[in-house]
Amino acid sequence: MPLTLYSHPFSSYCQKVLIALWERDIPFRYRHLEEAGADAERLALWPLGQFPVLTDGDRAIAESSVIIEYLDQHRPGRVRMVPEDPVVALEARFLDRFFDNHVMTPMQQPVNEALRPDATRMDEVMGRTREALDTAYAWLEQRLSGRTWATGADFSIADCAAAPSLFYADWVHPIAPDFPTVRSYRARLLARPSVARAVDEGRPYRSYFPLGAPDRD
Ligand SMILES: N[C@@H](CCC(=O)N[C@@H](CS)C(=O)NCC(=O)O)C(=O)O
Repeated sequence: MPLTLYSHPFSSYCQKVLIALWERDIPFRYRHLEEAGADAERLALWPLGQFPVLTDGDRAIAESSVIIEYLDQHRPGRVRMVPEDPVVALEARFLDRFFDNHVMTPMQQPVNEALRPDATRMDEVMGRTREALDTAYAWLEQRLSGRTWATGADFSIADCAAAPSLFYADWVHPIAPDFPTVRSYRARLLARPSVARAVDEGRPYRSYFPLGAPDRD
């Protein structure tokens, strides 16, 4: 059955799944959420409202991490995003959760605040986000030490999550020079073809970034 991904090029969670699809060269139909009727279709498939959503025939799969695991199970190939070794797989799943919960989530708070009609709490929200991201960057500085990719030598689901989360987090609260390992990991991610493609396809939508996109990357 052909796969369809309901997706938007500027969405961080969509980029996470697109990176996994492109890493594995899996063919799929890209249903861009700005195409006529696509958003209504997506909501009918997954009424809880978030995207991306993948369909495989008449089956709809939501949640970026689950979609990536689904692809490993249902489109097996030479490369996997969840490592075969159960010990490394647990580290990959843990770091996937880390990037979503402790980088992506705090990064999104000021973005959400800026989208509110009266963004009166911005200073407070930004303060909390800076603190949370600095704690996450410091923790990652230790954890990623000596590793090329999040879990070691092989690119995994954790790197799919890391790429958009560190990409946007650095826009909201730049990774300080005190964290050279995290800075070079982000640069390595951005140089990876699947990630570079996600960044490039999101580029035309940078005006959507409510805090103002920086003139770099
Ligand atoms: N836990 C979800 C989060 C998805 C998510 O938050 N997607 C954003 C786009 S990047 C979204 O749907 N925003 C609209 C909304 O929350 O209503 C996942 O991993 O797929």
